[in-house]
Amino acid sequence: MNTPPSARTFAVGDLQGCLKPLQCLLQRVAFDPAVDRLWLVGDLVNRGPQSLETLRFLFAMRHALVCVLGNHDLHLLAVAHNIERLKRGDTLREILTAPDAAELLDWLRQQPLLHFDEARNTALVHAGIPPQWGIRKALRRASEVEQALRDDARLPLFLDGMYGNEPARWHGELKGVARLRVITNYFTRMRFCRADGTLELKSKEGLETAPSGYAPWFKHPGRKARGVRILFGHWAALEGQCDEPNVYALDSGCVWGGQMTLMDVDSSQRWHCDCKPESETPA
Ligand SMILES: [Mn+2]
Repeated sequence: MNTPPSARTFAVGDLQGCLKPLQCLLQRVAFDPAVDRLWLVGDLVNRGPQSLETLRFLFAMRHALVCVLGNHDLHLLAVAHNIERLKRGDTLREILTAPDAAELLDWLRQQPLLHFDEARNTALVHAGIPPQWGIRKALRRASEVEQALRDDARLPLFLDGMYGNEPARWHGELKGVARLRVITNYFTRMRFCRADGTLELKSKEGLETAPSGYAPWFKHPGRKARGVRILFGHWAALEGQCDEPNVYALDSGCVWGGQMTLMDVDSSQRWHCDCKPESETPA
């Protein structure tokens, strides 16, 4: 796609159905979907007050978007395919009963788990890239899941096998749904892991809470994708801060009453909009 030189590219943190702060941010930078581009780190829906309206808003400007899937987006797909039930605190029902649900969900499942912009040497991912994978390997693994998501015949099987914390670690001989599950857990749920990629998926708090022997995925010194800029969301307890060079945390806990963060992908300049207390629906 040809974009005029004035076009800007922004990335925004987890929306989780909070449409107003997103609109606040887009107004702040006078975002023009005809020329500018918006990258989304995933978790577009759930927990927040306007999941359906958020999806519709994004769908209407889908040509201006790059969007990777988060764990809540995959959960929505699983619920919509009657694989999983709504859980306490889910705010997804309004999507399931919407007249345009099929169109919105079909768009959602076409989205990747990992996006890599060659020219910018910049990757976009919901949770992160595990230490044992360089960007090329990560893209190949992500595409395995993306192909399953886009295949009508394979989608239910994938969604049914997606839930669970095991296997905790990748190895190349993994097959079938277990293989897709660990790939999905890396890209959409990871926070702490070992240098060899062994996941610890229970801890959700800040860096100081790393279980013994584990570190945040981006802190491992031998991390193979360290030559690539990485933009990620998912980890609200980081409050949008990450001191690792080339790694940018964008989830600043909007849905928990924090802020939503927008970043210019090229200059790294940031903007914030507050999230209204009424959007606090802890679960
Ligand atoms: Mn998430």
